[in-house]
Amino acid sequence: MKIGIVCYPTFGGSGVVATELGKALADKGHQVHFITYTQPVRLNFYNENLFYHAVYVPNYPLFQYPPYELALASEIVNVFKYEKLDLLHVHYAIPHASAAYMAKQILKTEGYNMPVVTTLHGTDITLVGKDASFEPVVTFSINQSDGVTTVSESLKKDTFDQFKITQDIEVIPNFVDLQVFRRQEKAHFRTAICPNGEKLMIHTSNFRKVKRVQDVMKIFSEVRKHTPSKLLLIGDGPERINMERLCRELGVCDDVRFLGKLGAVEEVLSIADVFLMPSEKESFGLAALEAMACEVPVISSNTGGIPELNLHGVTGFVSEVGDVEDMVKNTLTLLKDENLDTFRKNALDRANHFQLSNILPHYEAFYEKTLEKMKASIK
Ligand code: GMT
Repeated sequence: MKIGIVCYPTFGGSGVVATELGKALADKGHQVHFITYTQPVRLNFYNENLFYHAVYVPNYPLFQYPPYELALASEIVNVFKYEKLDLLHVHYAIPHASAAYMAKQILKTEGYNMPVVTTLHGTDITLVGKDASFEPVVTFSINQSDGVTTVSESLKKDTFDQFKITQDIEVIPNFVDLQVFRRQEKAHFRTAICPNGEKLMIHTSNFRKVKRVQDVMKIFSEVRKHTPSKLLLIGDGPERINMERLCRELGVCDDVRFLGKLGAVEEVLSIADVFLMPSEKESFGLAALEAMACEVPVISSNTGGIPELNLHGVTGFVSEVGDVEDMVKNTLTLLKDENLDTFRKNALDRANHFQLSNILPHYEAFYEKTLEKMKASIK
């Protein structure tokens, strides 16, 4: 099949899922064309089945807000026509689903029928999408897609609850490549970070408010009072400055390292004891799945789709959003020597369930189903 993929190419869950999906489809022999404003971060090698088409937005003094969506729609039209795509798959509704709709209408005037699959990832529904500035367009473009998927049951429910959706939604959960995300032997690295046998906590995110990164620091600070510990923070974003301030206020900076945006996250995950995800909202929690694949159990909130991944008392623990005290208690339970190995093993078992080879066929089947549905509607 020839598949076009539209996504956010920078760091962030939806772009990672879209890129990994495209790479896996290419490995299975499909031809995949990425259409984005810059090369996706994880698309940094050559594969004969992978193509990248840059969306160029010309600047003009009148454009206080350069019209990216129009340039994207034009590029979709060109790529669909000239590369003879079978289907377009857009990740994250805003503005990708509406750009796809516009491209579809343009193509229709030229006699083409472009099938569009939209995957909703999270904040496009639970945060930005439901804002009154976007809601009518988001509702319309989801309803106009030929197939719609969400990454969890929870996000499917949120979509139906918050928008007037007139069509089916299929849940296809996120996935992890266990060839890449696996616990590696990094004893020297662990010793460098934890020279006196301290426990190691880790958090990765884009440091936005929705991630409640301050809770990460508070949990760490309390746990450290009971058991010598270190904290590694991967990623960057608007809340980093507040994290640094809190770290100083709590007097824990000597045991905290901000690592910034790292490429090979799996190497750092390989030395961790516990992954912290106290998010306000989280449709799935891909970062937690990647940690679990590296045998790191998870302390998280119970928001959104997280409980579909992190099984309470099995792969880690879930608490109410903001209940730092409970998260501290759970972290201390998990870190006990007699418990940690069992949680590690359970985390890996659960990650196996979401391995790439299990989930990829669901996307391929969904593409086929969407094409069949369209053919049937034309007859
Ligand atoms: O919140 C992020 O980390 C970024 C965001 C995105 O769309 O790039 O992530 C969302 O999509 C991920 C991939 O499907 C999910 O794993 C995240 O849970 C989801 N984030 C939220 O719902 C807040």
